[in-house]
Amino acid sequence: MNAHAGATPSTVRTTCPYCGVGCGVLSRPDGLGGAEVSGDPDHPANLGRLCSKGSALGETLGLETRLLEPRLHGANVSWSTALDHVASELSRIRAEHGPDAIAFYLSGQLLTEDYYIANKLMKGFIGSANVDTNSRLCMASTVAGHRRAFGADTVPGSYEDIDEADLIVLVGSNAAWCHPVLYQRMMRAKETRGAQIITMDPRLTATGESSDLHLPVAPGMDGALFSGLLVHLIETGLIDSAFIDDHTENFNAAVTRARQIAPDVEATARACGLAPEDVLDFFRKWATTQRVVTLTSQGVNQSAQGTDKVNAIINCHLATGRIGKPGMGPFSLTGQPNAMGGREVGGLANQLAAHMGFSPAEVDRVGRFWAAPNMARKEGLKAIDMFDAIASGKIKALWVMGTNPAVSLPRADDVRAALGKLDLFVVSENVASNDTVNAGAHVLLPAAAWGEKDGTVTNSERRISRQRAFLDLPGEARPDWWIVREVAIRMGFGEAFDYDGPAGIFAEHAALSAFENDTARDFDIGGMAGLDGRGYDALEPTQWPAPVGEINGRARMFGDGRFFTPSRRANFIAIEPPVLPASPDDAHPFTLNTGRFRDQWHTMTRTGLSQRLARHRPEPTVEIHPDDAARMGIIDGGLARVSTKHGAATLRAVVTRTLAPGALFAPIHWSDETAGGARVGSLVHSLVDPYSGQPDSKATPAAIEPAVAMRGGFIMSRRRVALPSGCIHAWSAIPGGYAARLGTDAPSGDLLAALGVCGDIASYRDVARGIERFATIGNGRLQSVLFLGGEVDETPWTGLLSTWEASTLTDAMRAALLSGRVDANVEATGPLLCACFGVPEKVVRKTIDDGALSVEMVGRACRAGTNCGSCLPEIRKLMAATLAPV
Ligand SMILES: Nc1nc2c(c(=O)[nH]1)N[C@H]1C(S)=C(S)[C@@H](COP(=O)(O)OP(=O)(O)OC[C@H]3O[C@@H](n4cnc5c(=O)[nH]c(N)nc54)[C@H](O)[C@@H]3O)O[C@H]1N2
Ligand SMILES: Nc1nc2c(c(=O)[nH]1)N[C@H]1C(S)=C(S)[C@@H](COP(=O)(O)OP(=O)(O)OC[C@H]3O[C@@H](n4cnc5c(=O)[nH]c(N)nc54)[C@H](O)[C@@H]3O)O[C@H]1N2
Ligand code: SF4
Ligand SMILES: [Mo]
Repeated sequence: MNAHAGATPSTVRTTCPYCGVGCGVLSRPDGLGGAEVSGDPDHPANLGRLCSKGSALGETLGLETRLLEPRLHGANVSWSTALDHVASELSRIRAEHGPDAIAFYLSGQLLTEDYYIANKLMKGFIGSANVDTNSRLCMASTVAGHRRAFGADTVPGSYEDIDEADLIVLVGSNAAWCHPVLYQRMMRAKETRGAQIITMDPRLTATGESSDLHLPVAPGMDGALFSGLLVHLIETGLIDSAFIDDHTENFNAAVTRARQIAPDVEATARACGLAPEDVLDFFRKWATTQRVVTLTSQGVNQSAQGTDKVNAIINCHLATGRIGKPGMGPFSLTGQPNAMGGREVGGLANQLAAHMGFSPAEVDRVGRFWAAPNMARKEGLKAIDMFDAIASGKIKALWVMGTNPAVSLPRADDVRAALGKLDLFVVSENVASNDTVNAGAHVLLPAAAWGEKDGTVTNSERRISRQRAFLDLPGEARPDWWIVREVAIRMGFGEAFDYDGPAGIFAEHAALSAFENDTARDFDIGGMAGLDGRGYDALEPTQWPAPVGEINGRARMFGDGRFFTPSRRANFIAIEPPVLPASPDDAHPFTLNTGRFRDQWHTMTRTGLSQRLARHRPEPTVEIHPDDAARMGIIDGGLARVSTKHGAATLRAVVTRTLAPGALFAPIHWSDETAGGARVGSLVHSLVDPYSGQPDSKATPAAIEPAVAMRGGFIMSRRRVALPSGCIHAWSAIPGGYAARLGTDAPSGDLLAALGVCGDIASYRDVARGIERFATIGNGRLQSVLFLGGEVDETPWTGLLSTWEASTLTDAMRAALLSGRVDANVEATGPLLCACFGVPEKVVRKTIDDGALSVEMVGRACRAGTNCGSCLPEIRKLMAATLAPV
């Protein structure tokens, strides 16, 4: 049934569990718990392509880090014991303290069906709207901006509009790394049709490198830039007055405010820290190009003025009528695979299901549809307030599903401490250990992972696609919807939670979207409400809305100029003058920006298992401008301690001109599970946007100093183990284990104890040179390695890998092991550029030095960039640097 026509019968069509591009994946299970994955040529989002992360999915299916049994207070228990405990404690806390003492914290990585049933339980049956999601940290400003402008959370366009645009503007998006397959579509539009690409980002990223114009806008000032653009559109007469008159409201108020914020090109340039000629160049191109798509991501959303930024951009599209037509429109890139699905089911604390809110009529409507005895009547607490209420003891029970808040929320150390105060702390997880689980979870519920579960996700262009299982459920793991259903039944709500699978949940969700809708609400998939199990299994990727009679869905919204406000007109918004929420001061003179690396996904619970993905950026870093580095005594490749009012981290310094003086950039991915001293989330302030409650994660005042000299070295281990505190390291997956470069003051004895050594220990000491080397050998093979002292490069274990992988150590290997004379013919490879073919950066450099004049020639010579293409922007950058006239 799941077989894809033309493919072998065992091939399953599913969807990538990473970013919001939503690429179709073909999985061929190997019968041993693994699978080979490739892009689905028939999926409209990717037409067969996958990026480096998607291509490496097969490497992340192992069970060694998985949670495979329910646990209660640290002991393995049966499902019935765990579920009885959760249900009875939730019921007790509800009876004693009221429903608002309970909270659920969900995730854009849950499937729509999981998300729907968790919301229904909380908002209709437990009786509180304290359900929020990591989408609060991700998409909330876009949701608020859409609702202000359109009266609904509607993404107007489609990926096809990117193919057809003549100008593509990326605001606060590093799509080359974060939405790679879609970015390749943009590059094709550039190469084949001459589309221009403009990026706005305080940093010069891989995306900016391959743009026609990069505007290093000052942090937080995008609202000023687009206010200036609105003024320019009016001054040059390039607005669409008929559209404004017929289909919008509040134009004059928005224009008056824009004139105050950014009256002309010079004022705009000053506010944004840009060159006036660049600003004018951008204004002219945007104003004179009819087919323009303005794409936004976290540089817009994760901002204390995020909602205003969204509306400042939409204002310009409304003023020109460039919305709802092919090749044009504002376009929010969603982060997680099901960020959109979460919005559809009302995952946010200020939304009800099916894009409804908390007006009495809507509460009544949803309550009748669910036959809900305890409908929540008011909005619940948004993520930051929710965790503050946990810290203050107001919320006593928390159930976390599919997210790692002890790492990803701002002020992550405070969040971690707050979690320890809960009376009931439940986590539904794939992994047995992460910083949230280790923050004192009382109950751990083993959830089915990607490849084991069935359901739907919605991508950035409103396309609903099936995720399909191709592996058996391991151990006691169960799908998230099943876990929620079992708790609901035990709380006495069995009748309303009588589902026998995701198909039934989806059908109910679809029916609710159409219930008393009559075109009043954008989200209507009533056409899918009648799908039976077979129809659901066979569901082709479909864009909503898909109301009754329109089962094939709709690519574009607002083509008729009608919106979802009461007047059916779109709203212009008069935005507030942008200011940074917290300014640098003497103690914290830098501004810390945070974001993503190409080959890691969030807190690395899956990508951290892949050897290929480990090698692009093996360690967490802090980027700093050369002038600042020189002033602060920080050297490239050395360690630096970054601190804010909320926390500190010690990271490898990268000295680079890609960011401005005064700016710092650090990746969000590493945690105490995968590294030491690298919890970047603990540094970030929790100031929020006033409309969306989304935290500003991109501009925290910070200090930086060189980290005190410590002993260097490295470690290899069959498992990731916790090292003594203060030991700076980040684990990289290697064949049959993990390795990490170290910076440490800890005595070797403590490190060996942490390694949990069993077997024979071989050791070598050279006290005069400060060198100590240890290797443990058990069952004839290496179990762990600890080298301290001496020169250490980025991947110092490379020369030991063949010994590490040997199933039986030879005498020669044993003799050479501790001598430091490791495999002389294995050269350290350094960072990997092409993850697909394992091509190190230095090989690509050499290929260019040897005369390759184009990315195609590089590809022919060393294969780099010829599979998924995620590394093409970096190859182009190396070529530009190498081939530039000197
Ligand atoms: N490789 C990878 N891909 C991912 C993810 C991942 O973890 N790894 N996560 C997914 C998720 S959930 C998300 S939400 C997306 C995020 O995708 P993106 O938003 O593209 O990624 P970020 O790196 O968070 O931030 C983007 C850029 O915003 C810039 N920025 C910071 N402040 C400002 C500002 O004031 N104005 C402007 N214009 N720009 C600013 C930063 O310098 C940064 O380069 O990625 C998705 N894709
Ligand atoms: N400073 C700073 N902080 C940020 C950001 C930033 O740019 N800067 N970005 C923010 C954004 S946009 C996002 S989206 C968040 C992401 O932050 P998180 O959501 O916290 O990160 P993940 O590592 O994706 O966490 C997902 C967890 O769910 C588990 N999991 C995966 N699939 C399933 C499943 O099907 N069921 C269950 N039950 N569990 C599952 C994984 O093992 C993992 O532990 O981080 C936010 N935090
Ligand atoms: S672009 Fe990459 S991470 Fe995103 S959905 Fe496609 S394959 Fe997955
Ligand atoms: Mo996100």
